[in-house]
Amino acid sequence: MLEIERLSTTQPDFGDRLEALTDWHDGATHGVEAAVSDILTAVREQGDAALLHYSATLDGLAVESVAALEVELSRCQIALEGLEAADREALETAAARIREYHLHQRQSDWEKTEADGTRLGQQVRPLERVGIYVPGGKAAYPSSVLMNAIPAHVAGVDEIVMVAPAPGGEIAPMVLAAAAVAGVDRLFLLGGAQAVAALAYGTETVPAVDKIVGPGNAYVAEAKRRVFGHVGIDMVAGPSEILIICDGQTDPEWIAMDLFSQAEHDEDARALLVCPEARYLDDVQAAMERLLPDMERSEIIRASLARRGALICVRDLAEAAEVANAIAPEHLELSVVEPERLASAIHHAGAIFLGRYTPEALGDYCAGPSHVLPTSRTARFASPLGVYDFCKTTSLVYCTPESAGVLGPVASRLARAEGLTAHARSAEYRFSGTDEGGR
Ligand code: HSO
Ligand code: ZN
Repeated sequence: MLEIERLSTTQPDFGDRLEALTDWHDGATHGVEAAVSDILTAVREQGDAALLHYSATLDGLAVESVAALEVELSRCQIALEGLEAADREALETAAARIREYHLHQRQSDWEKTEADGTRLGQQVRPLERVGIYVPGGKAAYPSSVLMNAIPAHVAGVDEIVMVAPAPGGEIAPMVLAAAAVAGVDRLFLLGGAQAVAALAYGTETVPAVDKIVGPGNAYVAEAKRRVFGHVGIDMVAGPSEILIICDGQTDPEWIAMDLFSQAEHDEDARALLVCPEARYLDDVQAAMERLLPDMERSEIIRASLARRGALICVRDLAEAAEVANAIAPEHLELSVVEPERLASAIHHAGAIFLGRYTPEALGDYCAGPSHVLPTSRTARFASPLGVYDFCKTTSLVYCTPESAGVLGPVASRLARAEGLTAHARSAEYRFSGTDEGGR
């Protein structure tokens, strides 16, 4: 028997039950906080020596120097050439599509001239050096290398430094190959909070970066949170989520498998189906029971559905959209007859997959947008990882003598109201030509 919660918006306690299901506390535990704090301090103070210590004790990777943890790019190229032709082609096709999508996100400089002659504008510049954390172990995803590195590359980042844990020195050839395809510049076999610390502070061998992106475990998440401010970070990612709105007309097995596709990530992943037809929810549940025994990761799927899955009955699709907005899911599938209409009612979602032929899995690998998306309701205020995460803008202001005469008195007046006379006089020089600051 498959265990999954059944909810209906007609239940008087629906709101509370939904909240209990979606409340995801991702704050680090005290044990994690203390361990990460020690690691950050050690790497900051002792550099390479601390990295060697943690690699040996935490990753079972004992080497003489941190230089030995750097992977030559030629090894990535060899890994790429060693792939089966179909694997290489899939990787390259995905990369080309991701690159093409992100080209549309590039921002341009702009400039305008005001009526008074002041020229105002904005110039966009890429970050110089970024770090990309690629998790190993249970979640060694070559697709994540592409989804993090390609937007950075398109932004024009000078140097992309990737770190990936390699317990015992093992790293998947497909991950190395993806690094070659995505244009990674340097790669270190480092993981955990120590890798984040090395990227944030720099060591004798690992260069300090300006921003660190990419998902990781609780230690990595906590380390990113702690170094934020010293460097930029993308987000603190939580477990994967999918919410599917279906009108009851899609093959129930398709929907069952779409729910499994996120549930198989880990026990904390969240898979929800919202539909106005109670009978259809029964059909999907029956399909899940049929399909689950054959899934390779059936135990993870079973645990995740029991802990965080739900089949939710709503009155109509408008109410389904309200539920989706309240949950602000990372991924939202609209498996309905008029998906574009329904999409216009959605305000909070990391990515929307429209129509019955758009399973979220296509987005995970090759549709084009990055699969690094806001989780845990952060889609209320956050966006997918994109080219804009690897750029920053600088404001431009250029006054003429005439326009300084227009702006100066305004600035002067406001500066004096704030009691900042140096500001006022600095502005006044430009319109009076003399220091009349005593006025
Ligand atoms: N769905 C994950 C990304 C991923 N899926 C990688 C497969 N590989 C992000 O939520
Ligand atoms: Zn996925």
